[in-house]
Amino acid sequence: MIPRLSSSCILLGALALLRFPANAHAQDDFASSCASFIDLIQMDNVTTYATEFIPAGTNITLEQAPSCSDSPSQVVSTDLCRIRMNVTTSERSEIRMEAWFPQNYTGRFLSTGNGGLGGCIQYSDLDYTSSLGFATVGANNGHEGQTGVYFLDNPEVITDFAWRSVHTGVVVGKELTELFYGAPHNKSYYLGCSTGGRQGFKMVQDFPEDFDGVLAGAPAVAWNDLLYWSGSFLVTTGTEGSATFVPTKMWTDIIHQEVINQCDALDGATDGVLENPDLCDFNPTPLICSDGDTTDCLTETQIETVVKLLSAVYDENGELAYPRMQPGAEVLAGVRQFTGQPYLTSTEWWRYAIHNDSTWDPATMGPADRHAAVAQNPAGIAAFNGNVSAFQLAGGKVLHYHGLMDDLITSDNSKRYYSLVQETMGKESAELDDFYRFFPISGMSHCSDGDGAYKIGNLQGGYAGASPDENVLMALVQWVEKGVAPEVVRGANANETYWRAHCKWPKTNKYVGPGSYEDESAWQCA
Ligand SMILES: *[C@@H]1O[C@H](CO)[C@@H](O)[C@H](O)[C@H]1NC(C)=O
Ligand SMILES: *[C@@H]1O[C@H](CO)[C@@H](O)[C@H](O)[C@H]1NC(C)=O
Ligand SMILES: *[C@@H]1O[C@H](CO)[C@@H](O)[C@H](O)[C@H]1NC(C)=O
Ligand SMILES: *[C@@H]1O[C@H](CO)[C@@H](O)[C@H](O)[C@H]1NC(C)=O
Ligand SMILES: *[C@@H]1O[C@H](CO)[C@@H](O)[C@H](O)[C@H]1NC(C)=O
Ligand SMILES: *[C@@H]1O[C@H](CO)[C@@H](O)[C@H](O)[C@H]1NC(C)=O
Ligand SMILES: *[C@@H]1O[C@H](CO)[C@@H](O)[C@H](O)[C@H]1NC(C)=O
Ligand SMILES: *[C@@H]1O[C@H](CO)[C@@H](O)[C@H](O)[C@H]1NC(C)=O
Ligand SMILES: [Ca+2]
Repeated sequence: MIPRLSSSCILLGALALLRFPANAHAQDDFASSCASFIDLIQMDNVTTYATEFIPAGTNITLEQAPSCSDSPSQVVSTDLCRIRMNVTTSERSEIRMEAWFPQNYTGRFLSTGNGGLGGCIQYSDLDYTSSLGFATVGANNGHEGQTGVYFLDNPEVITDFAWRSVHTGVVVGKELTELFYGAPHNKSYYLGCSTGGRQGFKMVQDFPEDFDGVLAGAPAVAWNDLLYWSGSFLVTTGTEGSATFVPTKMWTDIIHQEVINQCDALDGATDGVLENPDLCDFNPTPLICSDGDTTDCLTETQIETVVKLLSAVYDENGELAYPRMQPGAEVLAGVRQFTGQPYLTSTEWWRYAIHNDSTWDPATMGPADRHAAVAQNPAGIAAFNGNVSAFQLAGGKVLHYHGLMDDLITSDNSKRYYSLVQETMGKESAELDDFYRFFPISGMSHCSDGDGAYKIGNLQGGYAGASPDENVLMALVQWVEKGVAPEVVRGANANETYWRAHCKWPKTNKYVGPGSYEDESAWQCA
């Protein structure tokens, strides 16, 4: 998409933007350049409906669909130009997109990603990265809200969801950056987690030129298998009250405690956090009710449920379909996954993208449903391609992280993807280090929160400082721009009372003492 400048006067205006003068009028100049920017934007397929200067501290009301109601407003952290537009992606699809261009621009372009079913602009990410000086874009992933209904009979919308929304945002966003600041961006970045992590890897696999650096967290790669895994929990638990059902309180209070009893110390420190869940071979049989005992214990039937929910899923040929829930996450999975309720994302995916049947019953999920999804793999949604050599060749860097107490997407699947890349490219992990590094994050739940040192700077809620040794995004920038690659990713706990250095996979953290477990130097990557 080549922007067409409508007159030479406007062109001169654009060049003046090159150097917003550093004087008392700088903000006024920036604000008026922003207001008039709408007249400059003339790109095919792009309908711009507002360019507004937003001063730092403004609380803006968001026009998200009701199912994005977790974010009805956003406080803007830095002076910026907010550009709102729609971009046509086909005859039957479009994306809603925003660009947040900070006055404190660093020459870096960044695209954000999405979450879940994807139809929500991640405003907190737009705010977070624009406040760090990135010219930032974000889009609604081709549909409005956390619903799959727009997928029905419209493969174009699925294509936007699978990859085209992000890629289109990058193409449009880079042009807008150049037009607004008067020079092309220097380096291009991506930040996303969950569905956003999947989008990041999709770009690494299929659009190796889009980004110089990709920060991809808890990626929902192997999408169809992931949703088969989470969609099958209901079949295993039955509904609440069934003999097979295990009450939430058992997960949070009893089963999790038993996992901790059996496995916490395997990393050397009894701190309630598992550094290496791979060492944990959890055995729930101590929890079987003894004669006459019925409280805080499990029946044989419930034990079977627990074992099944925490085990990997295989297909009928014995091939791994999806790895196990890593031990440690059961405390959250009991609340969000093993609830005896249908899992919305799975239900919507099979109803509207796979079976085209809005009445499909999630309680019937079985191997045939998985086959249908894997065979269709609409628009290449799975993003489970291990050949990322084109990205390496283009000079890109990918920094991958995954919380070790993630209950929505098991971190074992990230390890599986890392191995797939090794096998596909025939490389030892030392050979991947040059462009692909993976950091499991102990004590991190799904993208954020958790019992450990989860604040790595991957998003606003995980911010504990902006220097590369306390912020994973700035560590990626340092890798791309200075060639200094991260050996560890440091994180702070919720209250920022301690830090821990998370090891680069396949190394894992081991407590060696002599200080407290809160002492970073008492740990070693082995
Ligand atoms: C922003 O405005 C919304 C109402 O639109 C309000 O609910 C929210 O508390 C405000 N946020 C802050 C930080 O003031
Ligand atoms: C811009 O950056 C400078 C220097 O880092 C900082 O002092 C200032 O507060 C920033 N301004 C805004 C609006 O973020
Ligand atoms: C932009 O797209 C959204 C979502 O499809 C739609 O609701 C809105 O009316 C569009 N706005 C314009 C100005 O076309
Ligand atoms: C605009 O969108 C149409 C599809 O609706 C596409 O065929 C065309 O290539 C797009 N134009 C540009 C410049 O991207
Ligand atoms: C982009 O890089 C060039 C060359 O290194 C540098 O001169 C320029 O200041 C950078 N632009 C910004 C906005 O940082
Ligand atoms: C559902 O519709 C899509 C087109 O939107 C088509 O590719 C797919 O084969 C359909 N699936 C079934 C089970 O009919
Ligand atoms: C990986 O992809 C590159 C093109 O990007 C291709 O040349 C190469 O043959 C592929 N390697 C494998 C093992 O498929
Ligand atoms: C952490 O902070 C929360 C409030 O933000 C507080 O309730 C909690 O007790 C604190 N925990 C520790 C270990 O200090
Ligand atoms: Ca431990």
